[in-house]
Amino acid sequence: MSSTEDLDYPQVILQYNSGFLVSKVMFTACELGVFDLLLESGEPLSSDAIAAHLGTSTTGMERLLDACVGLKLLAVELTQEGALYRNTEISNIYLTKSSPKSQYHIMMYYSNTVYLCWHYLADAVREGRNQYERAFGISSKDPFGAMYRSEEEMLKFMAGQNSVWSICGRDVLAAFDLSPFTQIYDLGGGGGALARECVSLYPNSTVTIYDLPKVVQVAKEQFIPPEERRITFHEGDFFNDSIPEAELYILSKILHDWDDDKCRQLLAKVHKACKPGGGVLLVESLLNEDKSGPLETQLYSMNMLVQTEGKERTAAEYGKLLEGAGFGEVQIKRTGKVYDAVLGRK
Ligand code: ASE
Repeated sequence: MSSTEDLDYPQVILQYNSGFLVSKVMFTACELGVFDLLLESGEPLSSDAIAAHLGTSTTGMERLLDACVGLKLLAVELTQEGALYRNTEISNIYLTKSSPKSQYHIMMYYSNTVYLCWHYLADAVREGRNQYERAFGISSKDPFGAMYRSEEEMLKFMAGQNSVWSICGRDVLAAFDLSPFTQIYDLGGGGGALARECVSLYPNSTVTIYDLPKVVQVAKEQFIPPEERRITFHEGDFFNDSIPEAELYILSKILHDWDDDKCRQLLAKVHKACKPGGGVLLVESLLNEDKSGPLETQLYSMNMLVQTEGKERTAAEYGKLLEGAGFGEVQIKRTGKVYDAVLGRK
């Protein structure tokens, strides 16, 4: 037998070939509300009942449900009345809209925005830049101008980013003891889910969400309840406006949006604003030093190519950027989840 047969190559290739079909099945079941209906119903339902409730065809729904069973997102039981479907535990927790750990919003962002950019992945690789012009007919000069091209798009992005922190937020904030820092700025803090985790984990901290005026408006109106007194807001553009003094700056998934030049500019500005003895916490998905993985991070880096001006980096690359800006005592903590933490001190 040849070594290629031993290694089961055809199965791996076929699995990769249909990887995007898997994503779309999950996104579509989420979008149509299959998991929400099965949670609310409290009892297993037939495909006819699900199709009727959700206003879809029965042929389409039956096939979607069976594919979800194959993915273990649903379970099926054959009864005298026919097949009855119910959620698995994982879909109850992550795929229903109302769950505190819901990933519904990030999925809708991937399904409706990221997916369209990835259609032009080959062009992105040829040209080495994002694909807003091809995907949406808008200029790619200002990536966040493009990403926030409408209030609806901005909301979807903010809600999507927030949902990730319900899973990883605590790990990245607990990676280091941040209790000595009480006055914290979350630069590009968006919908504020990480800021909320921070004030809950560190009872003496106050967090200021620094973001573009239109982002801050939406965060105040839709994401942060007014009784959350320990979270405040600062409207500004961190490249063009001043950054106020603080003890700790969190840059969570910010540097990965920008090229090295922009990262250096931003970190130099943060270093200047930072109180002596203060620090900066980078929250990013770290590549292995030889860039051999993790796969999820390699894929995020491709996504940064199609959507932004940035890339994912190794711990050493972030360390160099921090040291170049004047920060020292750089420490790295891998969380074992998708986002890791890097701390630098002034
Ligand atoms: C950015 C983050 C993202 C800019 C564009 C983006 C994501 C998708 N498009 O800073 C999210 C990355 N993925 C997850 C699961 O967080």
